Amino acid sequence: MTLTAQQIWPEEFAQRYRAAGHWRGETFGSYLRERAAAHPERVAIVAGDTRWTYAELDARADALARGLLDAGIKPGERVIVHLPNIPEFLSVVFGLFRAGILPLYALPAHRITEIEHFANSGEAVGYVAAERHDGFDYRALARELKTRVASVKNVFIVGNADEFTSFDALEAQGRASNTEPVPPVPSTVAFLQISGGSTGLSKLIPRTHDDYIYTLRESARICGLDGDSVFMGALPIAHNYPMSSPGVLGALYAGSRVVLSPSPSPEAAFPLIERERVTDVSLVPPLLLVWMQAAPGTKADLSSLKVVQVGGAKLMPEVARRVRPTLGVTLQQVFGMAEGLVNYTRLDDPEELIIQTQGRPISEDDEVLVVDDQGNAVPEGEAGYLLTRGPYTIRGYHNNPSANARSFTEDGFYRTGDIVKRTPEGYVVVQGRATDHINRAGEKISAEEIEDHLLAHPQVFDAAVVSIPDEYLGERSCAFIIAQGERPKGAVLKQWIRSRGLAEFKVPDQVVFVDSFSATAALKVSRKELRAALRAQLTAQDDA
Ligand code: J2J
Repeated sequence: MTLTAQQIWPEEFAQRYRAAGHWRGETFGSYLRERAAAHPERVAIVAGDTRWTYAELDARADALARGLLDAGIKPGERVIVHLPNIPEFLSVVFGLFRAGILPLYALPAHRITEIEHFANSGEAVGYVAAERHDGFDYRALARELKTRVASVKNVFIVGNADEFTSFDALEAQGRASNTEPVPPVPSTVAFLQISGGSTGLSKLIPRTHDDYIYTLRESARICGLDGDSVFMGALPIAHNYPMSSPGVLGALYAGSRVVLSPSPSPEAAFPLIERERVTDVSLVPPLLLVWMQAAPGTKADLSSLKVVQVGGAKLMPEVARRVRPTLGVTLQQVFGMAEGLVNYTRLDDPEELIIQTQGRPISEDDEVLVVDDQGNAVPEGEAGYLLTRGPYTIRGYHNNPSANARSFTEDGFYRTGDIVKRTPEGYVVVQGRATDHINRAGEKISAEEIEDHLLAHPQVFDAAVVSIPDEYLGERSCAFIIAQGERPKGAVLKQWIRSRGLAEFKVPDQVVFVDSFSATAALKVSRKELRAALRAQLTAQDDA
């Protein structure tokens, strides 16, 4: 028996969110059906030469829902979706939603160690991947996964499936089937998203149809999406931000067209913007810089672009200020988290608010507290820890009582780990964070997770992984190492991390050997203080 994934708000809150019209009893399956009925011939998804109308996406989702159920997967069970930006990403997740089976999203960069962890913690019964992407063969990963995690029985591969079930066969089977999926209940969990993993391994985030669709509806409205909009999925759409803020799912909710770019690089994205007359795109700050560098010299016509969203990591005001002059678009800052709360600057906000702040919450029912170490509210304008609860912020992670005890207050507020200030207008300015993760170009890396892998190397006596400010990435990762015996080469330790089956973005950017941590009184202070001291030491050296 697999453990049911749940997300439960206290009844008084649930009633309030329903009464306010936030939770409307919609499901992913039902909104796609409604859009397909309203405008069947409108193009929903474009990728390469593929163009699917809303009717086609809807029919494919139906077929996949039947096929997945016929394969023996039961409603409530979990299937890992490990796909790049291809149309099948959307047909399969809508198929899963419709069958009441829960997608568990993994990023294309994740490797066996992360996938094994997701499969175990989510008790996944299936795995969907593309044959290859970016030179990596996901069938090899699938083989390894099946030997490591017994619950994973079904593997579906887009492309050449080898010994596994091909995606086409799954869909064809579903088209011929009479199985009738039972529509899921809107208040139940629709999927599992993954946390940035600020301490240790990623946690699983159960989100319901009701709560997530509320964010899609409001995000699409706040971002100005409608039937004429063309939204580009440039970042990996498995990530919560390009998925939902407003992301590809918000765009489909609004009846917009979604254009999938295989990579966020200007080389891949710019010609597609011209060809499809893309109006909206979401980026992380380092990509924005690359786009702003490439835009003036490009032959591609980017004049269709109206809004460029930037989020996932802090955008510096100096950079923000150059967006409109360079790209001729409205900048929208987005500060969100897979656990819930999302803040946006509004499209018609005064320019200075757009440049200087990370926006304000989606909902009037988002409760935001900025508190000190004792949990007392700080005076307005002062920095403090951001706590939040509301109609789309989770009350708990999946099956993880110890993380829940740490991450939520007794009143159900989520401790975001971010340090923020609030402006008199109620806008948030991100100052930093309380937890030790590295935000590398929007990808979150847990220091602890990488330290554990480094410590497993025979020539490592101790390791501390810290974030270092980086002009291009925002932050890069630096591993401070005390060697055991002979010092290994930095490159050897980087290769070691790769060989442990981890995503490439977790490989330390820099390795620094030190004789001891004693200068920073390592024995007396916490890991957190140690990391801070090492960071200060290196930054001081760099400045000198
Ligand atoms: C500073 N830090 C930011 C910003 C996120 C929309 C947008 C982003 C995410 C996301 C998301 C930031 N300035 N503008 O899920 O729906 C950091 C904070 C935050 C953490 C969450 C969405 N935008 N951050 O990035 O779950 O530290 O979600 O707590 O990956 O990213 O990371 P994640």
